[in-house]
Amino acid sequence: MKITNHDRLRNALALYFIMGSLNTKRRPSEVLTEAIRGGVTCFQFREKGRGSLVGEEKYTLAEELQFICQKAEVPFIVNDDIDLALAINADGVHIGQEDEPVNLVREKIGSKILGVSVHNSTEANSGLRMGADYFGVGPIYPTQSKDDANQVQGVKIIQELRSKGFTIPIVGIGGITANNGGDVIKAGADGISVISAISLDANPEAAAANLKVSITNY
Ligand code: 3NM
Repeated sequence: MKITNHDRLRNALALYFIMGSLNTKRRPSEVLTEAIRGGVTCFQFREKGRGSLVGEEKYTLAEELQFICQKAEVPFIVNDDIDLALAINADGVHIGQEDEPVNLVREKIGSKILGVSVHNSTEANSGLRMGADYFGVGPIYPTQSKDDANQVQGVKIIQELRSKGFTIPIVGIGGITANNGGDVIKAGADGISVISAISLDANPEAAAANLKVSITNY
């Protein structure tokens, strides 16, 4: 699914689910299918951490999840692995500050969606200059899903970026649940991105639907 315009991207980022094989004890394909049924609008394949899949197995899982997204017209974004994203023609990539420089990634992926994790206005300025399409900002709340997460920032980091004039689509990340999702949107985010609130829930469909309610009625 090709998204070239920022407003369409903003809508697509509303409920952004992120998962790799380590984030669930179930089959990732089932979890993703149910999550999409519950209202997920964007998906990121994030195969990271000790024991994560590599090589052929990683590629195969990526294609399986991509196929599910394609059927549902949900954008499929790959975390970090630019070669994989290009090989399977993903809709986009998401990179952190430790990854390849944003401008080099932009050159490699052309018009695909480029998401960048930013933690302050300095990183936001350079991300914007170098071609980011949206920012992932966090961790908003404490998270168990990322070992090397930065210090918790609260929703004030989103308010701060908006007050400094950044109009680029922003998703909050880190510890977001149906209880606090509305606060993230109120602070100025266009969407929420979550791992465990969906991937570890016994009912991913209901979990996604509840998150959707939290960002719609707040
Ligand atoms: N990035 P959960 S926090 C992948 O702060 C990721 O940039 C973060 O998982 C950041 O929804 C995080 O389970 C983990 O808290 C989000």
